[in-house]
Order: sequence, then structure tokens, then C-alpha cells
Amino acid sequence: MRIAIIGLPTSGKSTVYRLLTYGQPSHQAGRMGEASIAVVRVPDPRLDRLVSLFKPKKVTPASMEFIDLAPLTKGSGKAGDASGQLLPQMRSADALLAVLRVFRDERVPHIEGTIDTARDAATLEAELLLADLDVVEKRIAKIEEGLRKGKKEDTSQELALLKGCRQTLESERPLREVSFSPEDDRLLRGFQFLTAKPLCFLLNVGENGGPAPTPAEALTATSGRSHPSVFSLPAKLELELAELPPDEASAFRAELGIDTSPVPRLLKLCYDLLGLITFFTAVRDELRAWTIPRGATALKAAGTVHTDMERGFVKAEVVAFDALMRCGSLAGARKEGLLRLEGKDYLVADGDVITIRFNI
Ligand SMILES: Nc1nc2c(ncn2[C@@H]2O[C@H](COP(=O)(O)OP(=O)(O)OP(=O)(O)O)[C@@H](O)[C@H]2O)c(=O)[nH]1
Ligand SMILES: [Mg+2]
Repeated sequence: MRIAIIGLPTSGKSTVYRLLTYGQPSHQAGRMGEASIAVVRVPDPRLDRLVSLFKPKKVTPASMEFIDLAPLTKGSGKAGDASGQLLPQMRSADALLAVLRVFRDERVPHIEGTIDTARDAATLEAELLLADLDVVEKRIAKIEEGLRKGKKEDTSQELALLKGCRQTLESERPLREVSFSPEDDRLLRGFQFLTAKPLCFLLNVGENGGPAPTPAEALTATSGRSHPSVFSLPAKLELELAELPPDEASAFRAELGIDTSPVPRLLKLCYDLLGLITFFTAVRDELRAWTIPRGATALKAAGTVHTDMERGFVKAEVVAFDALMRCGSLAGARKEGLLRLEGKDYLVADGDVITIRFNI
């Protein structure tokens, strides 16, 4: 799963990226054209507790990719950026994390000269809409040209669907607000529409104290519509705290009256945004967390671990995380009747500890 960090110039995208990737293995970071990309391990307290139970030699947490993109400005939706990479990079992501500037700092000028978070949110949303509209219009023109030239291929369903999308976008509504049939969904997937992707606004609230605007205040521009999710954090301050030794950081946190680091909460939010859940496997000496979409079956879970397991799937032995912790071991859970045998259609629940039985 890949999340693109987007936003206007100097909103704090790179600061958020550095915060999210702080302390991560550097070999997992790379370049994607102008952008930086990194794999971030997702902390999960349940994994730590399972370690004490299974005592594995190797522990592999779930992970997620983040890309730090070039700034988006007025006009980017239609024309992209100078490198031409911004729009394709955004389209390659599964979700968008849009950093909005709330912090005030005269040393960091804003491209519009003033700080107005709602205006910036509206600019971003408008550019995403325009980018999708551009794709829709180009495709409609191509189909219509084909029809004029008497092409045989049946494009009527696609054309009707795209005209529906055009109408939605022209009325300034993102495509994520429309519920498409599974078939239409499949047709649209290849376009990688930006307004169909889950979107989270990240308010970069600054370190100066004072009342941070509530999400509703900061985002009046989007009011009246289904709100994307919103998360507030002082990115620069949090990065500075992350760079301190842990005891100094906690002393500062206590002084500033802030709780723990917001990073695990932000990663959890990304999970929720993408509708993802975690299951665990403990095979031989490796304990591992895996990510799958909510509503996925045991068969799909098997396929996530290995294609052989999906092909030769027989049964899944499943125990809920809480039940396993209560029983203290898989054997204990089996004795209590809490280790269940499930078939391929079983819907995996968040936190399930699963052993796949399969034939090769
Ligand atoms: N005072 C203050 N400065 C911040 C904060 N967040 C970011 N900055 C500063 O603002 C400047 C721009 O931050 P970046 O994280 O590079 O912003 P960006 O969105 O990646 O900028 P571009 O990639 O150039 O569009 C840097 O000098 C940061 O240190 C903040 O919360 N408070
Ligand atoms: Mg940057």
C-alpha cells in the first residue's frame, strides 16, 4: 500500500515525511524521480505481545510506503508540474495524505502571501478535480472519435459511465462520493482517479501553542460535504522531538503538555483510511504481521502469505488475538475450543492469528 504526501509549497510535506520515516532502515528509502519514497514499518502493540508468547527468531511487522511529492500549485491539476512526474506519482498511490499549512512563520513565506487553511484545502481539492476531469474529457473525446470513425468495439457502457463521472466532477464533487457497481468500479480502476482515492487532510498546526483551529474551522471550504478525515499535528516540533534521546523527549513532552508521539496514531489512521486490517502468522521461527483489506477471506489471506498456500488451501486454524493472549498458547486455545478450523470463505477479522493448512 502506498500513500502519497501531497500539498501546496511549504505546507510541511517533507517534514511530515521525515517524521514518518524517522528511524526507519535507510536501505528501504529510495528515489522515485524527483520524489523520495520509503517503506515504513507499522508499529503494532499486539505484535510485541505475541513476541513474548511465541519467542520467534525473526519478527516482521506490517509496512506501508510513503512518497514525498513535489508541491502542487494552482494549475497542477491540468498541467502537472515542471517534471511531469507529479500527477503519475499521485495516481500510483492508494491514498492521499494532504498536508495543509496552519503554522505561521514569517521566515517561511506562503505562495499566496497569507495563511488560510480553508483556501488551501479548496485549492487542493479543486486541482484534484481538474486532473480527473482532464482525464475523463480526453477519454470521452477519444471514444467519440472512434465512434465517428465507425470503430466496432463496444464502448457504450464506458462512455455512459465517463459522462456520469464528468457530471459529478463538474458539480465539484469527488468521485469517492459516488458508489459505483463492482463492474463500473473495475472499468474505472485503470484511470486511477485522484478524487476516487481515500483522502486525509493533515493539519500542520505549528509549535507556537495558541489555539489550533478545529478541523471544522480550518476546513470551512469543504463543509456541507462528506468530510475527508482530518488529523492535526505540529510536524516540525514532532520531528525535533523524534531526534532527541527518548528521556529528553518525554521530559519535553511533559513540559509542553503533549502526550505520546502522534506517528503511530497517524499510521493507524492510514490503515483505517484504506480499510485495512492486520492478521498474524507464526510459522517456524518467524512471527509476521500481514495487511489485507477488511472483508477479505481466509483464502485471500493464504494468498497474501504465499501463492502455494492459496492454491493448495485446505483449512485455516484461527484464533482471535485476545483469546490467544488469555489462553497463553496455541495449545491452550485449542484446549479451550478457541482455536477454530475455518474454510476458505471465512472472513478474516482484525487481529486473527492464523495457521494455514495446505497441500503442495
Ligand atoms: N515554524 C514552523 N515551520 C515549519 C513547520 N513545518 C514545516 N516548517 C518549515 O517550513 C519549511 C518548509 O517545510 P517542508 O517540510 O520542506 O515543506 P514542503 O511542503 O515539503 O515544501 P516544498 O517541498 O518546497 O513544497 C521548512 O523550513 C520547515 O522547517 C512548522 O510546523 N512550524
Ligand atoms: Mg518538500
